[in-house]
Amino acid sequence: MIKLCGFAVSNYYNKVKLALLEKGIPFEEQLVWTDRSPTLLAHSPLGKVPYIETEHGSLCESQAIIDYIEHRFPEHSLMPVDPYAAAKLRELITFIELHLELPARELYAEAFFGGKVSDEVKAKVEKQLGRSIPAFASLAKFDPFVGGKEFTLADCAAVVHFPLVSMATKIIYGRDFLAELPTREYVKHISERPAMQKVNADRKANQELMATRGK
Ligand SMILES: N[C@@H](CCC(=O)N[C@@H](CS)C(=O)NCC(=O)O)C(=O)O
Repeated sequence: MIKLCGFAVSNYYNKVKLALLEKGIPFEEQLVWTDRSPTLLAHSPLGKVPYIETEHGSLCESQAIIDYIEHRFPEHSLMPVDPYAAAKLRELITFIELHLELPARELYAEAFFGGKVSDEVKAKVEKQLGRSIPAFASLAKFDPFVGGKEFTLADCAAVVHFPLVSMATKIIYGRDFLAELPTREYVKHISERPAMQKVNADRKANQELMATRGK
């Protein structure tokens, strides 16, 4: 059985978890914090979560993981068969992760963890997002799913990343940079799905556990 390792506050962990739940694949979860322990680094050399354990060995990087899951368990497919349609969804995922979430991630230390981010970094991220959000908007469909009429792997990514980009930009710049896109309604709509309800409930419980750590 697939073992999903990481913690439920992590957006990348939840991307994989949502895909597993939506596909109806049985899996176990193992709580792993990003503590750079030798065990973690043996499974995920950059010390990042999520990773999965399979009977063949471990695998990290959420996109590699969900592509593996999709190929290994083709039933309840979350990707179209048509190669171009599938590639367009991967294009969306890359835009969301590489061009939206990764720049916004530079703000998390101050937005969520009581740290400080320099004005230089804030200005750089503002410029990056100023270009990449309209570019992403020209590709996204929201019809009602991010890539069109069907729920796909692109939604597993979009629904976990949008709220963080919105919250981080709102806290740091006083303005939700995604406000002009229908991401709020979109996230609300996806949150009605039973799989997403479980992801959110587990995230909240893990958030509470995180708050008590080190106390
Ligand atoms: N590209 C990675 C990103 C994963 C990632 O950034 N995970 C965060 C938690 S949300 C993490 O492990 N951070 C700890 C670290 O970077 O040391 C993926 O898609 O899995």
